[in-house]
Amino acid sequence: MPEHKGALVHQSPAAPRGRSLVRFARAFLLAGALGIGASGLSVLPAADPSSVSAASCVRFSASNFDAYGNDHYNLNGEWVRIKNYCSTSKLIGYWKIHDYGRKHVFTFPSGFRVGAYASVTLYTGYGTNTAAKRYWRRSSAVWNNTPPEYAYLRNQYGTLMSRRTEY
Ligand SMILES: [Ca+2]
Ligand SMILES: [Ca+2]
Repeated sequence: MPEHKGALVHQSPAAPRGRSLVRFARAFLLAGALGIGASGLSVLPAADPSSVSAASCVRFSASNFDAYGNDHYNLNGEWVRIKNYCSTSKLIGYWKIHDYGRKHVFTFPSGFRVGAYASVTLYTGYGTNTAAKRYWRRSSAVWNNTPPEYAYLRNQYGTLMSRRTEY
C-alpha cells in the first residue's frame, strides 16, 4: 500500500488545511491495514530466522565443546547449558538445539519447562533425564573442537533465540 506511506511521513507540515482531513483519513486506513497485517504476520513462520531474538528469557549460559580426552569416549564431557534469566518459568517444548551446519538436532519434549532462573544442561551421551539434565543419547560426539562451531537455540517456530560459540 505505497499510496498510504505519505500519511506516516508527514513530509509537508505546511500543507494547506484542506489536506489534513485527507491525511487523517489516510492514517486511519493505514492503521486498519496495519492491524490486519500484524495479525496475519503472527501466524507466519519467523520472517528472519537468522536474527537473534533480543527478548528471549532462555539463552545459552555455558558450554564445553571439547570434552576431556577423546570426545567420542567421553560424550557427557560435551555439553551445552541454557538458562532462564527471567523470573517466571518458560515453556520450551519443541525448542531445538543444533550445531553448526545443523548436522545434529536435539528437540525438547512437549511441555518441557525451565523454571525461573533455572538452567538445563544438554549432554551428548546417555544418562537419566531430569528437569536440569537432558541426555542427547548419541553414540558419537556432536560439538566440533575447532572452528567453525556454534550452538543454536531455536524456538518451536524455528526462530533463533540464542547462539553460542567457544572460538
Ligand atoms: Ca567435541
Ligand atoms: Ca577432547
